[in-house]
Amino acid sequence: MKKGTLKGLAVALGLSMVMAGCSSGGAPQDNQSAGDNTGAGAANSVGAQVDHKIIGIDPGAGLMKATEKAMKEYDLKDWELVEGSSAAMTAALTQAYKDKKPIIVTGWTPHWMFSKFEMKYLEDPKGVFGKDEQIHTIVRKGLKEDQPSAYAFLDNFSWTPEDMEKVMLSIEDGKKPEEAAADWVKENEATVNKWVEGIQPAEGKKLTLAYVAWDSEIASTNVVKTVLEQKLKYNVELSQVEAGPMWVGVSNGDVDGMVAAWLPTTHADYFEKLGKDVEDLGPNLSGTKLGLAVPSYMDINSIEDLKK
Ligand code: PBE
Repeated sequence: MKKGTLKGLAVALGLSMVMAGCSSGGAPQDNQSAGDNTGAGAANSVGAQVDHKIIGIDPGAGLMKATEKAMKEYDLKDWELVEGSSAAMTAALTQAYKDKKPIIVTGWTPHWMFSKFEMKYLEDPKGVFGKDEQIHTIVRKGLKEDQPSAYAFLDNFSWTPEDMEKVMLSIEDGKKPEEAAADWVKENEATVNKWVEGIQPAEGKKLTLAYVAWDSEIASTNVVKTVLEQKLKYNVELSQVEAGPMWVGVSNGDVDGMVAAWLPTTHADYFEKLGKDVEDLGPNLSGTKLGLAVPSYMDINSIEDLKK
């Protein structure tokens, strides 16, 4: 997204939501149509095998912007980044994996795909996808005064990639997000009690959290909701939106907060525009990664191999 005013941002975001709606079917690759491709490379190149498609997620994701940048920097002119959603991407991956077919997806850690499947990140010698970063908790200005209990807990909330993956995995294995979150909270009583130690319950006050339907954030947001409701007696409403509106919602106070800000790199553009209008409570998780991921059975190791 280019630099611009807040209004410009909102317009651009509206547009990307329409685009997301149009292409949300995902696009599993098709070996048969490889011959149609006008791209460079031998008939049996990786590009030909996957029809020169990288299976992406929602266009508001920082991962999509990073992938577009990578396609430029590695000169992948004939390639297409397929927009869709987190769910459409994992559906395409699951199908390809089952059929042992080649596929390239936009991937990130923490994610269940790395425990459920044998996957590898493609090397990124140019460092386009950046280094490890953190997931931050961001709240609206004034929350500290209005909802001190929620604020204190959100400030304390922090867990590990392993914790998050556990919740993600049980959702992938069929549990409802609320159920998976409640089970995790039950099994991690000591950790959870530390988050809420000494905080006064709020007795039914309403709180709204925004999130994007990324598998990682479905997990974290549901755990936070569960703790707020079970331990602090809040009445929590979750608002599922695109990445841009999530940031805008916290900045204009429509929502109270979110635990889904990937910083300093992935959401840098959102933070640059809206960071001054929110309160950053710092990292709730460290040790993330972004990149292009493929099943380990694919004979390819680096993004540079995609040019062949
Ligand atoms: N993700 C998951 C998000 C942040 C959380 C990596 C898909 C993104 O790219 O914006």
